[in-house]
Amino acid sequence: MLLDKSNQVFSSVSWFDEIDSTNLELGRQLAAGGGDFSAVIAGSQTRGQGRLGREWLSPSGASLSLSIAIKRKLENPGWLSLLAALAVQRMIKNQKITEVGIKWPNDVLVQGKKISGILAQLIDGAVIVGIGLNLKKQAPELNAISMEELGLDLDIDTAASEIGGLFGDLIRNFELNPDEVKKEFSKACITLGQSVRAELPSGDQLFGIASEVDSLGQLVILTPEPKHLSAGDVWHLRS
Ligand code: BT5
Repeated sequence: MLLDKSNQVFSSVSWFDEIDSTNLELGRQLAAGGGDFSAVIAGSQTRGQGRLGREWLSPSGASLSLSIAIKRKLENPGWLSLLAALAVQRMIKNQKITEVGIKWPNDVLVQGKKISGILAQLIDGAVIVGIGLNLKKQAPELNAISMEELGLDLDIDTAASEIGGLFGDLIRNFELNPDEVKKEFSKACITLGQSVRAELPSGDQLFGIASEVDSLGQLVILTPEPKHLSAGDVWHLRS
């Protein structure tokens, strides 16, 4: 595997054919002194992590698993996972796939199926942003789609460097002009304007209209009074 492209985007890159989880590995590297915008890339994971203790499947040869360390201090770190989702959405849109949107907070969907998921974790003051992207067809029981099924043949290094480059640009733009980036996110976020059911990590439920994403990256749900949701799962309801 040549890592020419990734090496130009990240401050350092560690590549593994197989690892437990790129987020876990980057956490270990940060504990040993890893730098800002360092990355771990893997061809497969044996313990790929989703949110809330769920599993992310990343079988060999079928997906990109990429984790990026953000050590610089940001005003609104809660936006990082949204910016990562936006980077993936932009990358896919650049390939002339139009029907690609973000389901708050972390799913990138094409034709209503999940092509990418993001897991951001705060570890020792750094944020580890983990990005999984399906390159090839996944297990049929998942509501998943892949780049290959969209007619796009993308190798792991190209996908990692494109997403990393766009993510870095978005972080810089967000610091300079957050309103512009929020506007782009709002356009890409298919949750906004929808009638939703939200399930909080506590198990409580909320019903209402998803109206906006606030400055902390939280989803505002009008129930009808505004409730700000920082974590949880959202289902779009159709009337
Ligand atoms: C996520 O969680 O979508 C976050 C996924 C983050 C994965 C990356 S890979 C690099 C880094 N290292 C890690 O260990 N993790 C990160 P969540 O929203 O909880 O969604 C998990 C759910 O998505 C599962 O319960 C399945 O239903 C579904 N799922 C699992 N694997 C999938 C896949 N490959 N494609 C589509 N859906 C999948």
